[in-house]
Amino acid sequence: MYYQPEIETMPREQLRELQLTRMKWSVKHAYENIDFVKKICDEAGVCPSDLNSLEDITKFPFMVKQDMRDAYPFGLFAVPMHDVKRIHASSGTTGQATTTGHTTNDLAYWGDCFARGIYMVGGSQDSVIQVSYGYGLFTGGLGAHAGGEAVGCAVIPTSSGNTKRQVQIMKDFGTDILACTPSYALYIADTAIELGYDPAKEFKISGVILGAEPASENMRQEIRDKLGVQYCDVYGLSEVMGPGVAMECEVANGLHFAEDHFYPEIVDPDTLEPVPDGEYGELVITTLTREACPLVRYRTRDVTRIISEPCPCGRTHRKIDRIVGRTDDMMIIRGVNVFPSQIEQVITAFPEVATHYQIVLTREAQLDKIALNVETEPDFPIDEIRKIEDLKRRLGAELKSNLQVQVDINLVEPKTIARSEGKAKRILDLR
Ligand code: DLL
Repeated sequence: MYYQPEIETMPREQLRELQLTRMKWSVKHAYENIDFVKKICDEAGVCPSDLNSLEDITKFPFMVKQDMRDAYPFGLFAVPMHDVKRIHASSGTTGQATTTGHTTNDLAYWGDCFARGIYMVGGSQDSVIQVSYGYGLFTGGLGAHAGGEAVGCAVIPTSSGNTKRQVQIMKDFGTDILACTPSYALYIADTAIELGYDPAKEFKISGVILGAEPASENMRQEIRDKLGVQYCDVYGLSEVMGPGVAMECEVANGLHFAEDHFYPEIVDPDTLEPVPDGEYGELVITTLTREACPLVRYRTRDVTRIISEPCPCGRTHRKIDRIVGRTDDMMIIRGVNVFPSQIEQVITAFPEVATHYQIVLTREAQLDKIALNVETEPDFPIDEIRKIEDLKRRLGAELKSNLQVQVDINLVEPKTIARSEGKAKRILDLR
């Protein structure tokens, strides 16, 4: 079942025509209404009339997060303020915050994009959706909320936090679909189990829509097993819209990109040249319908690849693979590139340790060192030196053989690493 069958299964030729029409509009709209976009296009010697095919977008200059910071707060808005109906902002933890405006149409399309994912996990207007993403300037809560309302679900706006209450509500209200970050979903599932429930058997929940951070396949499987659910990975970013830019269908092999609203490219992050479909690189997005804050070739920093083979689900929008990580989260340890999600994939294959870990980066004598704090499972005998040494050795050897880096392992007692109610903080960089 599709939420918008005529759009989600549109023949590709027709979809490309729609994209081109919208891309021409969007680039012109940005060029004519945002001084910065006009300036960088003029400097690059391109103008909207140079756009005669979708591929012509590669002639245009890129936009990056710093451009948004420099234009803070409203320098990249393309409509007058009376047309802006909502403003979201990034937390600004890594620099000046960035702001994104939304018109009435932008908000309606956003709801539609997220709603597609609700159908992908088998939801309908009969579903009860619990939104445990944070509500506020972060786009998770209100984005998922809009999706639920677009479908006509009963939306429970729990927001994040108060985890025991989340479990109680999930049980008492008969939640069908849970929307939150993967790390929070695991925390909720573990809390339910600690409270004596078996959510996979006793709760009504059948689907989760999880995103805003990477999750390894093992972690996804743990969530599926503990909650007894179908898993939909949802991708998005506040600068471009929020959650719903791409969503994972029941085939569970990639996320359908909302190609009627966004045009994806994958480029080599060093040369910025396009890479062929199927190869990993940095995702670049051009918005096609956004009115308040259109973006031309926005560099997301997220690493993924395009999966262009037709999907058995019947949706024609191309897929992106699960996000491996951000180029700025990639650790270079003695010349080897490592993403936190690769470490997670290895440690979650060990039943003796829990999916709660933190990566600590230090520098000693000009050399980068990587250490891993990871919790043991409650039934692991953490006071038996021989067993600890054996587990550390096996874990270390597996990490070395998978990632080609030496990781110092520190096994810690259960529940000593802070749990996350939103995006988990996996890296502690002490360099
Ligand atoms: O995280 C929007 C969102 C909310 C997406 C809820 C999904 C669910 P930002 O706070 O601007 O917006 O962070 C965007 O989060 O560039 C990625 O690095 C990361 N991210 C988002 N979704 C995924 C995902 C929201 N499914 C940044 N897998 C993005 C991996 C993700 N990383």
